[in-house]
Amino acid sequence: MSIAQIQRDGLAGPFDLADKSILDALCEVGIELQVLQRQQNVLAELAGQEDQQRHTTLLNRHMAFKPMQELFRDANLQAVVSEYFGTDLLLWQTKFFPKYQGVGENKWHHDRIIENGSDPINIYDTSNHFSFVVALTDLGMDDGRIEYIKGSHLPIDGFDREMPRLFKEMPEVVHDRITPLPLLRGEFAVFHSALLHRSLAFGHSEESWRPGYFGAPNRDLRRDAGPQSGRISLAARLARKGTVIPERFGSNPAGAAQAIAEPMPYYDDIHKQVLADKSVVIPFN
Ligand SMILES: O=C(O)CCC(=O)C(=O)O
Ligand SMILES: [Fe+2]
Repeated sequence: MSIAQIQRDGLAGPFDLADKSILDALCEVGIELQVLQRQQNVLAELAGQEDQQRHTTLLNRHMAFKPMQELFRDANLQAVVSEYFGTDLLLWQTKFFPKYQGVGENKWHHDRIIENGSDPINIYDTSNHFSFVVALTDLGMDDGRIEYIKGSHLPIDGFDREMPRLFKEMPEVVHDRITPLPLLRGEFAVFHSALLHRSLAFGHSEESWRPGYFGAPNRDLRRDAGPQSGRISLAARLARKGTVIPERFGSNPAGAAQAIAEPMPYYDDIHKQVLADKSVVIPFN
């Protein structure tokens, strides 16, 4: 791997974590959050409150769970991020991606969700927004395979990036750049946040793959499968220090830093919850 490679491809990896002993603890956090979220969604549905479905429980929980912070201090992760992106970065968002039977695609998207405060996204600025993704289990070709468009952090002749952040049909002009990113447990990759990527449905068959293939979710299969039986990744987003992170992107949706899971706040004192700081933005290096 080299600086030249990430400048050309937009992504570098796989790399190995220096310390894989925390992977079990990280999986447990992600899976238990997912189990709880499923239960809450089932209960909301049984109560006739479909509009109360939540899909954010797995976002920004790193203030509550120490193994997540330990992961960010991993010697190899720190070395790779510093080498490629510099040493004055904030970590402002994390997200677990559990996938198991019946869980469908994550559409094509980029992770450059914010710019600076409310500034419009400056998609081809490669100086300030970065991502990494860590395989907490094997993320094989059939385990909700991650794919990316090589070089899509830079302008590509004939490819118009005026599109919603998430979309389904990738224009043909870049089909030959679609590149799979299988990772083994304990491996990670780093990339420019503007790089286009997606992940396929869990357990999709290779024969059905085509450039526009995603794999639809299947509610019945999903209901009968447990998150423990699938794969799980943890993605994180970094920005250059000084970037203004809008509160709704850089905070724990469950509430204050210590909140474990919504909608049950684990507090004796309800005022503590209301008053405490919800921000999850921390120095990364
Ligand atoms: O692991 C996945 O399925 C999605 C990963 C992703 O979108 C990301 O790393 O930003
Ligand atoms: Fe992503």
